[in-house]
This record gives sequence, C-alpha cells and structure tokens, in this order.
Amino acid sequence: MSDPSSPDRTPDLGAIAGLAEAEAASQSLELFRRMAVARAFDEHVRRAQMAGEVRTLVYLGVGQEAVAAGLSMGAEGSWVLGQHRGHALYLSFGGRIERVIDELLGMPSGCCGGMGGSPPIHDFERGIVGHNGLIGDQVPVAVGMAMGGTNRPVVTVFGDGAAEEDYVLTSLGTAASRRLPILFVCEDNDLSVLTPTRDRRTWKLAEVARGFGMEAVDIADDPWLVAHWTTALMDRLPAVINVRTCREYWHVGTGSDGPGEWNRYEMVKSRLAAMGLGDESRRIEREAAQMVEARWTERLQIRSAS
Ligand SMILES: Cc1ncc(C[n+]2csc(CCOP(=O)(O)OP(=O)(O)O)c2C)c(N)n1
Ligand SMILES: [Mg+2]
Repeated sequence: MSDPSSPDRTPDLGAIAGLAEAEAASQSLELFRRMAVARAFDEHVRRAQMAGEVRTLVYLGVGQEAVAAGLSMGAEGSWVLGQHRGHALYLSFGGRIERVIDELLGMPSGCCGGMGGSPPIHDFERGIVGHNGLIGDQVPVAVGMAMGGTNRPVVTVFGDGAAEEDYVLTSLGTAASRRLPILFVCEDNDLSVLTPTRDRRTWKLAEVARGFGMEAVDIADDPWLVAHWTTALMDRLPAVINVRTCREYWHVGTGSDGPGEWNRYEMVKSRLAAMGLGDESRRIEREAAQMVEARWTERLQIRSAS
C-alpha cells in the first residue's frame, strides 16, 4: 500500500529542469509579486489579529502562497472557487484588496458586509467565489457550474482533507464521465486541522483521478511548475493537480509550531537571485509590503472615522 505522506513530500516532487530559467523575466517577477503580496497580506493579518484590530477567525496561508500565484498565472479569466484558507487565492486572482480588508475588519463595505470573515471572501465581478465553511462543498458547486455551461473555465481549489469527502470524490467522477471544463487543484499541506495524511488514508488523489480517467499530476509547490501544469492542463480538461505545500501557522489563528518542511518563499527568492533578478525581487517585495501596509492603514482610518 502506498503511503501518501512519504516519500512524495519533497520540495522537488515533479520538478522539471530549466522551467524557471526558460520563463520570461517579467512573468517570473509577476509570479513572485503575487506571492509577495499574499505573504505580506497574511503576515499583516496575523499582526492585526494579535493587536486586536481583527477579531474574526482567520485562516492564514503563509507558506502556501506559491500555489495561488502559479495557478493564477495559468488560469487567468476562469471562475475560481476556493476553500477557507483563501486570502492568497483571492488576491492572486485579482480580488479587490479593500473589500477583503474591510471584511476582516468587520466593516459593512467588506465583501460579505463584514459578517462573514475570512472563509467566504469573494469578488464575483472578478470570478472569485468564496467558501461557506463546509469543507469541500465548493467542489460539487464548481462541477455544477461547469455542467451548467459558463463562458469561462472553472477552477476549484480544496485541501487534502476535503479531498476525502464523499461529495468531492463523486464530483471528480462526474467531471470525468461528462468531460467537463474544470480544473481541480488540491492544496495538499498534509494536514486536516492537525491530522497528517498518513493517519487518514492510504490512497493518493492523483491516482484516484487517473482511475476515473482524468489526467492528473502530483507536484510540489514550485510556482513555475504550478503555472506550467495549469497552462498545459487548461487545454485538456477535466484534470487534477495535487500540489504539495507547507502551512507555516496553525490551522486557524496566529500560532506557530515552528517552520514548515520547506520554505518555498525563500526558495523562490534564491532562485530569482540566481537568475540575476535579485534586485528586482527585493524591490517587488518591498513595494508589496508597503502597498499592503498603506491599504490597511487607509481602511483602519475609514473604520475609525465611521
Ligand atoms: C464537512 C465538514 N467536515 C468537517 C469540518 C471541520 N473542518 C474544518 S477545516 C477542516 C480541515 C480541512 O483540511 P483541508 O481540506 O486539508 O484544508 P486546510 O485547512 O489544510 O487548508 C475540517 C475537518 C468542516 N468544516 N466541514
Ligand atoms: Mg490540508
């Protein structure tokens, strides 16, 4: 029986040599910009919650931002339906930042009127649908959208825990049988709350998907690799991408159990430096942090004045 946790949980799973180096510098820097904005955002949310400015429950995706960044580079213009840990997905797909800040600050101008908090953040005009908290339920909803016929492809993102829900597995089967235009992306951090995959199941999602007759890949969260497979598979839907990634903070809230198994963000920065893009990436990182800080300050002032 295969062990889904090991030895596949490596930062090099599925690596394709020369992929990053073959990419145009502007694309690589945009990929990193999306990661930097998402990371600066969630680090700010963490500090804001610790300072008492954000009171709602927050699901931080620090460590996992390469998945949304890579995916958004290859699936621009799609409907995207994510799960509760969705700030990076929202921002990478072009969700308006003030609407999510206002939501987390409990303001009526937030994307859910300040009543929903972290999971249901959405920006329908940009094709981003939020989550209601029932793990994996976005997957059958996304399949329904693809079945109903939309003017754009559908992408749905879910966790490795959600992959075990009966309605997620039957949704994969339905999409495979009907050849629906949908990309399933499992953001596989190896954890369902605190339970690692090896204590929950023996099977691998990519193998199950292939059994249903869909193309599927199992890769690490190298953002160039995620973008590569997203672009390739968008022409061959339905398909599944299982992405091994690492969560740096607790399931919910701001706590930490120490560093993840690998630090993709630092790895990407080192790679950019080796490609001669170190100065640009440092500038992008600085500007991302400044933009995030400025927007939070502005929204807090609006909240105080109202
Ligand atoms: C149907 C359902 N069952 C259980 C829960 C409780 N629950 C909330 S998050 C979670 C774990 C989800 O793990 P995963 O899908 O891997 O996402 P991650 O938190 O790792 O991003 C569980 C079991 C729930 N919200 N909905
Ligand atoms: Mg998980």
